[in-house]
Amino acid sequence: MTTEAPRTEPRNDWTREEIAALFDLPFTELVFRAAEVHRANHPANEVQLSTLLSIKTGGCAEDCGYCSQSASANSGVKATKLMDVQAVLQRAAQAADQGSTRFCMGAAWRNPKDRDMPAIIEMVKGVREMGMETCMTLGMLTPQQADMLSEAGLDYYNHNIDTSPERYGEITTTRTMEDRLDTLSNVRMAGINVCSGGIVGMGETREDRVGFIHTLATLPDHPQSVPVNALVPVKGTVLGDMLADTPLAKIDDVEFVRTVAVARITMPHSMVRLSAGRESMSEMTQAMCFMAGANSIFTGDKLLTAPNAGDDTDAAMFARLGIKPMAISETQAQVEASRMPKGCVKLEAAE
Ligand code: SAM
Ligand code: DTB
Ligand code: SF4
Repeated sequence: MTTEAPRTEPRNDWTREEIAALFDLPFTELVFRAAEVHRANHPANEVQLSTLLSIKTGGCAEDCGYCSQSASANSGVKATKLMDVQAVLQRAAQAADQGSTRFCMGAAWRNPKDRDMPAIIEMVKGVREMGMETCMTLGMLTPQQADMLSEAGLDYYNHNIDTSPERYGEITTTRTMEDRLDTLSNVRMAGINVCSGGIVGMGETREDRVGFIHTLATLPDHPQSVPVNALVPVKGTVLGDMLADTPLAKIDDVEFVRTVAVARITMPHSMVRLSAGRESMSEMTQAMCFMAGANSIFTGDKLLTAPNAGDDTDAAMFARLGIKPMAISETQAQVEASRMPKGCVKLEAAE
């Protein structure tokens, strides 16, 4: 259905106070406003589908407290070598058959080594030849590596800021938020679409969620894709164990939907991805997220190492909710429209 509401121009001068005021709105008011922004800027009942594959699992040198793949975690995830190119392409073909339009390849690296780049480039080229969009998440990139990926035709690079700048050092000690922002800048400068978001439910405060959204919404360009993950608590990780000991720290569904809604309002042209954690989320909470402007998901029964909802469950949910998978042409049109205009227009936030 089309809407009469005008398209919303993105702005990157959001203040923390404005973002906090959005979070503070009565719930139905916040979701209503987010739905208005969603409908004015995106097809309201279409959701983009991406499939993840872990191309190099575990043994990671970073110590991210949420991650099963960190060498410092005791999660039982086995470390593997980088997958063979042909095996990756086979998995991409299966994903395309299932209706996925983007193939996201993830490696548990602090950063790729130069010797890894030829195989990585072959993977990007091969997936693109199948007519799918490509996404990679390989850790920190140098400007040269970003340029190589861009030349190979990489469409998206995922690199999350995860949480607020204040909380960052409590989640990961082996790198800084500045390191993360530097890679995002290298990716943006190379002309690759940026995918950056974070995790909700790591025991953070509302103020941290405000700081997290503020950091993304004040980047020079809004990320074209903003994944909002709900922490998947994995036994043997710092945060998984902390959550098991303090169940009250678990994020409530209303606060999760609020975070999605505020992301939608502050970054109106971005695709907002309802990411990890759907497997343990009710269909109604997911429906509220779609109402609040989430318009992409990961499909299949596995994320990188953690379980995901699965294609049959999602097909049934889409049928019940009347949601249609978004075509690549539509996704590309949305992304083209997301480029930040020169001299951002300031719109009023919550009164
Ligand atoms: N090593 C690369 C990196 O850190 O950018 C790529 C892989 S990493 C697993 C990708 C993202 O998945 C992380 O930035 C984090 O936001 C998310 N993630 C990892 N483990 C998670 C968990 N247990 N629950 C929710 N999200 C998680
Ligand atoms: C993102 O923000 N979420 C995805 C993707 N980017 C790479 C990864 C979620 C990982 C969930 C935990 C796991 O599978 O190990
Ligand atoms: Fe390594 Fe990425 Fe996991 Fe951090 S999130 S431990 S960088 S795989």
